[in-house]
Amino acid sequence: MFNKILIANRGEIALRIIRTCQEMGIETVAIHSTSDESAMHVRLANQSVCIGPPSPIKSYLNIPAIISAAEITGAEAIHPGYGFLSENYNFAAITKEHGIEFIGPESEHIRMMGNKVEAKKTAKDLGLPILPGSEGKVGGTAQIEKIVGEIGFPIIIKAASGGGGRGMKVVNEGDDLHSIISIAAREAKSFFGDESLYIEKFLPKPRHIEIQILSDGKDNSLFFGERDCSIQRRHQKVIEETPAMGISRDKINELGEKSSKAMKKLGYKGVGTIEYLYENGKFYFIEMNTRIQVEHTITEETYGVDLIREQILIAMGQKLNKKQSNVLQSGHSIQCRILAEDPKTFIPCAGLVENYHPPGGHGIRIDSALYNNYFIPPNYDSLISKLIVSASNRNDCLNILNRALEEYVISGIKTNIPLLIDIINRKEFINGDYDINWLEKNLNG
Ligand code: MV4
Repeated sequence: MFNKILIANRGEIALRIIRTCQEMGIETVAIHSTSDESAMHVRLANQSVCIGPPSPIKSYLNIPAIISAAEITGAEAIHPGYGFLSENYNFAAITKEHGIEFIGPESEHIRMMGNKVEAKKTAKDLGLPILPGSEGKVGGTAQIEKIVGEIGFPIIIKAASGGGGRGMKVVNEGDDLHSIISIAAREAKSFFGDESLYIEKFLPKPRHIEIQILSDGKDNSLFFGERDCSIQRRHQKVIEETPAMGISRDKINELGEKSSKAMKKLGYKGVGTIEYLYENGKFYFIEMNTRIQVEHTITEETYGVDLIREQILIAMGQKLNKKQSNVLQSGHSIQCRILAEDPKTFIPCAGLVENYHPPGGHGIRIDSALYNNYFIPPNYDSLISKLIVSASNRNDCLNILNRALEEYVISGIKTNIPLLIDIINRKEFINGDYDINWLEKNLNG
């Protein structure tokens, strides 16, 4: 049983974690940079520690300062949230070496999934569907030509230490394969400090479907359906929804069963998300995220589960007693990410929020750290609010979503709310006729 948890994060996710801790009777410690002195997470926590200047490297990524803050305040566990140190296997290991529990998976599982080649090998060994391509990283010209001969163009070149889409290159029939390979290796070296690459068959129009996993690291593993995260721009998700349109429940249950069994076999502990591409009725593993995700909310709303609470209970050593047959989804949920940015140019715009009035009413959840007269510092992510709408069906959900977006008042700064209203009223979105390329192709028109 933890009496006190330190939250190594800021913004809405820090609030999200503090709120669950309060409900569980657990005290909370906020950490903050000098530009976050008046941030909502600092106000809501029982205690707070300033851990450095605005630059994330010197504050929210500053491992010695964060460990010291936990030791000084007597926190027994650290919740990393998402982003920042949440998938840093070193941080997970150092936390434990200091006798502090890390609320997340074992360091070794974080490390394994962080290496995309190793993650894919592991997924394959665990029986998850993967895309044809190189087995592991590619070496010389002859090997690359052999693989391309087997799988055919188009192919995609990915960095083994990449992820999140950086450093990927598509190669079509007739392109200069070898010069693209050498450019990709150079870029991988400079972005990630590792020039290793791997190759796979390129899917031109996939959807991004991910499975939510919850495992106790001992003998039980569950899945909580899927999320369709295909509405994205430059690898930043904009709208997420569950259930995914037009995919049969049988197919989702089969993929979910496979995914949760794989995690049980691995001895995985905590929440995790297995990302798949979906095209022509088939799923292919691409990556696994070993943290709570921004879009965990829509799973919570449709399954009636508090995933942060589950994370904390599992970190305390509790077993999952639930059976998969008792994990039931009802209704539909959609999340819109509200960003402090110009809806036309996408340029982030920090500044003073003069007037803040979120929508309310039936079916609405707002996860945000905003308040009247809050100054958004320019040093961090532009996500300022998550609007989550739930209803018994998708149609009602979209109806409420339209009303809520129109009602939302965030004055003094620019936000992407006009863009979100535009998207949810396009016929392709309404019909569920979209893939990962749709938003970028349809932005200015
Ligand atoms: C792909 C792909 C098409 N074919 N792999 C992007 C980030 C990383 N998670 C994997 N990514 C992709 N891998 C093959 N074989 C297209 C993408 C991709 C993508 C995937 C999910 C969500 C958004 C995306 C945007 C562009 C490209």
